[in-house]
Amino acid sequence: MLWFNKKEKTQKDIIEDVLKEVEKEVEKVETPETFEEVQEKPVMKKSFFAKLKEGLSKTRSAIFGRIDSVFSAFKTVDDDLFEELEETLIMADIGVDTSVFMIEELKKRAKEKHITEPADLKTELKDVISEILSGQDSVCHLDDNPSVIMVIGVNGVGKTTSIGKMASFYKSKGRKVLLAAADTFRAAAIDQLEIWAERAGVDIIKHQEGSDPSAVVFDAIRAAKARGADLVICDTAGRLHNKKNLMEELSKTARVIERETGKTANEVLLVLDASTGQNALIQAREFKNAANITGVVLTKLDGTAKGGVVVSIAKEQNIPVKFVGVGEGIDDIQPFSASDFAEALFSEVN
Ligand SMILES: Nc1nc2c(ncn2[C@@H]2O[C@H](COP(=O)(O)OP(=O)(O)O)[C@@H](O)[C@H]2O)c(=O)[nH]1
Ligand SMILES: [Mg+2]
Repeated sequence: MLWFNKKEKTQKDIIEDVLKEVEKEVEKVETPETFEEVQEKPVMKKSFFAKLKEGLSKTRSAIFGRIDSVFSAFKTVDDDLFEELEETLIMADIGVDTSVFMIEELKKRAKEKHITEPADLKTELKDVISEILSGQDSVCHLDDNPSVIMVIGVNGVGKTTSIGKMASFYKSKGRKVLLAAADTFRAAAIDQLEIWAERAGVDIIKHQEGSDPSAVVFDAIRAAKARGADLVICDTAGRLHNKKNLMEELSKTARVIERETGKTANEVLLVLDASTGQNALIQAREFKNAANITGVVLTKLDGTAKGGVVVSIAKEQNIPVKFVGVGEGIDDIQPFSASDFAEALFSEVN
């Protein structure tokens, strides 16, 4: 009967083990420290900077991974190094013109400061990038009249999502926000904005699918005045700069804003998807020619290696980046900070 005793013992052991585990769990729940820890967990959210840093990790390795190998392949600063560096910057989605500018700037600094060590040149490179990014007016200029932010861009770049996040951001800053569902092209677009309005806890003005977008904006501004809202954020249909009727519709909306508020929109933000790299730069160029863009919202910086495009948007198009998006959550947006961005980009880099 040895097998039976053994089995019985084992079962008993198992039961005892389970009981011990249960006791431990009960203790955990009842111990005040553990309880507090559990309570604190949701509060210990990752900071935006941590998210930015994490989001930029692929961009960081795309830019600096290759650059590091260029620097370590050369013993001294010479023309060959500059040539290879230029090629590397272009490959990292910094764009041709900006890369050429950066190399010229680096050559000038190397000469002035008598730099011969590749490592010292790297420090200069960081400075050049930081200077390009910080030479921009990245603040959104709002007043109380109410303020109007128009959000434009091609389909799928993240307009509606960014509006939801911005609504929540400005609400947390004490503004009374109202959303205008002026993307009347598809019913689903109106529904999507409505979900975001609910999430952010702000009001929304919407019409039927297919209705005149400028009429929605008109109603939204009137409603904002009546309800004491001080910020109207307008969603728009995804458009291309070369779609004549869509661009005309935008001017019509601009006229409504001017008539109703006595000023042009406080901000006309072009949303660009960072993961499209140089394509985002082309969109910036084209939209700038067709509309009075005041700034860029650069989305999807999380998980792309093409974040270097931010440098060329700032340098070549001279359009300030005003917000950056690093995820699909409501808190995954922040006003652009050149210093935070540069720091996140250069972190873990010597
Ligand atoms: N990972 C990531 N996804 C985003 C971000 N912003 C938007 N998206 C996603 O991009 C897709 C298109 O967004 P949407 O707001 O509908 O774009 P719209 O057509 O320009 O309005 C959605 O699946 C969003 O969740 C971001 O910053 N990061
Ligand atoms: Mg949309």
